[in-house]
Amino acid sequence: MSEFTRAEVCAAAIADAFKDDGEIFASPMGMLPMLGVRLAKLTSNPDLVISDGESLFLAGTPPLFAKADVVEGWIPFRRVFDVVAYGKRHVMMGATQVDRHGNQNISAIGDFARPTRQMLGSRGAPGNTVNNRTSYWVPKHGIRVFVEQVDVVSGVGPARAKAAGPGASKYNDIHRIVSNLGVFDVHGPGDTVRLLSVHPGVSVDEVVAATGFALAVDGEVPVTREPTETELMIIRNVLDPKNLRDREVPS
Ligand code: F8G
Repeated sequence: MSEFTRAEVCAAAIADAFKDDGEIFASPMGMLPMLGVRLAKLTSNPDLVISDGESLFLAGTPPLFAKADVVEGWIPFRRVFDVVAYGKRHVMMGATQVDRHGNQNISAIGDFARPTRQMLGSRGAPGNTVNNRTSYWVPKHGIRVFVEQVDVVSGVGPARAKAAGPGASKYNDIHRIVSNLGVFDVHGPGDTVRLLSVHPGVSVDEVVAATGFALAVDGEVPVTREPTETELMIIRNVLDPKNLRDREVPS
């Protein structure tokens, strides 16, 4: 048995996506992103501003799904839109599909006029991607998620933002895609998805085979760093003592 789990590697990789942000509103959507952001706040970036995901800015860093311990402010949805427009926000969303150019879909699968699956709609994705730093979390990396072209564009990738003009491209900043297999950015040739690292125990071939487009790979691909002892202590004893993370990313 290894000394750390895949879920813990993912949490540390998500934390790293937020480590250089300074004082910014971190908006993690979903459980592993919330774990990674709180881990970053307790380690690499204490200046992160976090919320309970509903309406409260938190002064402390409580465990996943615990009640707010110390409340610092009021951030209902209508005020989130002010922060989205102002731009001091880094959001990590989910992605039903991500394509070669870093466009994301959380809206529908199939022809938009008659989708085979209706998902939750594009929600905040268009506004987020033209105003805020945006990352994505994909818990099950596979060819059904990483597709040549998304069926509906919810989150706008850099090539599409540039084609739409400066109103869309000026603040477009797709920072990281973290999956259960590796870490990616969108700085491959022609603003395409590029492999930055493979998680411990995962090969580059495995990632390429699980990706439904020609993934940009530059030379030797490093291994995603292992979580530190301090991080493991925080994840296991402070933030996620019930080990919810393993349900999302089984080892
Ligand atoms: C598929 C695929 C696939 C799934 N290809 N089929 C099938 C083919 C699957 C199932 C069926 C369902 C700022 C801001 C906002 C706010 C602010 C403003 C946001 C106020 C808040 C409100 C608002 C957006 C935040 C997210 C979305 C996160 C996800 C996933 C999921 C999927 C994990 C929940 N590739 N995939 N299928 N939101 N979502 O076989 O078929 O489809 O599949 O930022 O909102 O308005 O603005 O779970 O789907 O980040 O990560 O969607 O939806 O339950 O059950 O897997 O089984 O039914 O036959 P899911 P799933 P079947 S920011």
